[in-house]
Amino acid sequence: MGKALDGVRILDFTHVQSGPTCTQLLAWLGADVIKVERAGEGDITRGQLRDIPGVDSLYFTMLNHNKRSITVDAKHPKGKQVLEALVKHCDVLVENFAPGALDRMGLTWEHIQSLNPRMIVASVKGFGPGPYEDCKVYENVAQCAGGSASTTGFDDGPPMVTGAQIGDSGTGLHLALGIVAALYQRKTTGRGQRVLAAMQDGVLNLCRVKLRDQQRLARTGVMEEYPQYPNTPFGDAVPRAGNASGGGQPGWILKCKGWETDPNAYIYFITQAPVWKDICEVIGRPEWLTDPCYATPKARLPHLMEIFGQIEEWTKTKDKFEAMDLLNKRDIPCGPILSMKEIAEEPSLRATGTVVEVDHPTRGKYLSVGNPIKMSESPSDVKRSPLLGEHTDEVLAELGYTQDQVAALRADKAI
Ligand code: CAO
Repeated sequence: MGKALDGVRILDFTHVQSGPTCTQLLAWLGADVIKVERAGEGDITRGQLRDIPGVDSLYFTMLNHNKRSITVDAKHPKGKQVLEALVKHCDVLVENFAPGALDRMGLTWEHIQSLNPRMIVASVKGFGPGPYEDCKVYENVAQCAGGSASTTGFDDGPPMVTGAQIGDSGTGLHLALGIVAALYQRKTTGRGQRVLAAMQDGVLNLCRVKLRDQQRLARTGVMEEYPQYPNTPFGDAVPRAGNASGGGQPGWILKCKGWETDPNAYIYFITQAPVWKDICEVIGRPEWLTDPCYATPKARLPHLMEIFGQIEEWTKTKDKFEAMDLLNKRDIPCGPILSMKEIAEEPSLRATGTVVEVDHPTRGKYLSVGNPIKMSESPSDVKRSPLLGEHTDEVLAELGYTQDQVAALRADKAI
């Protein structure tokens, strides 16, 4: 069976996490992704956080599946010629260098357009145009500048970053959507365009509900579903909401049996209004159904922390999976706090290809996250990441270079 992006060629000039996430997604959807790296070192993540000496790190392998790797020195005159041949050969150039780096290589938008007017040039940058546009940015900088850190954590603690890589992987995902849309538009216009996903913007997009709350707070001065209500006064900015749920259905993380020794013996419990009767019955509090302080969602808001405390007395008597089974039977929304170990061992995630075992020539077998987007006519098979320069000869042959020319480029250290 063919793939959704069969025939699309990507000049992958990305490194670290944000850009590689984007091009890996495109590769899983069927695009031919040619990753350009510097000879000798390659993407810096090949050597970062290594668990096996001399072997590509999991950081690299888990972000660069289904790609081909070619080494080119972009600053060598003959390397530049190879890059120009690739620009003519490909549909999309994806990059996430520091601002200005692509121009310094001579690959300005105007030059790329003169070589290939159909080319789409897609970039991740830390910030969009404005005071910080020239800054280099990593994940947590974006989380801080995009509104995530100020709204994450507990009210009595400092701002907090989250483990989900919303700045890097989140922005890569945004960029991939922009590229696919630009490819679609090109069908009618015949022209390429520039696509920019700034990490601050991507994080803010994922924090949309907090900007919603900022405006609610400005208007009403209070947010009744936040844990601060009714005892702690609100300031003029959205406070950190601990584990409160972002939506209209109050939730919190509660201890389960074994919490004293297991840091993940917890469950997320949502007091969804339509199942309030079931909640009262399950935890043995039938009197709440008629007590005016608990009977309606509005009446419950000032007592939420106390209510969760009472529910926790029940959850502490069950392990998180037992609690999950009992609650699910009654359609009470809840979720166990799963450790990475539990996720890695979960058979259903293996069955769907969301967690995959991949074999690598120097690393051996390792686990990775497969494509989270499942398409019935374009299933993804996860292929191992390329070794540095593994496909240099193959790609140069496709560009029309003879073996002698490739040998000469190698002797010149242009590839
Ligand atoms: N041949 C020759 N030179 C190459 C090359 C190649 N194949 N590949 C890269 N280079 C050069 C670049 O041209 C650049 O040189 P100049 O500084 O002389 O222009 C140089 O390598 C370094 O690029 P960089 O500045 O992007 O790399 P860095 O490690 O200093 O910074 C990062 C890394 C991530 C902070 C920066 O790239 C950045 O801000 N990117 C945009 C935001 C982003 O994606 N952040 C997410 C990072 S985690 O996913």
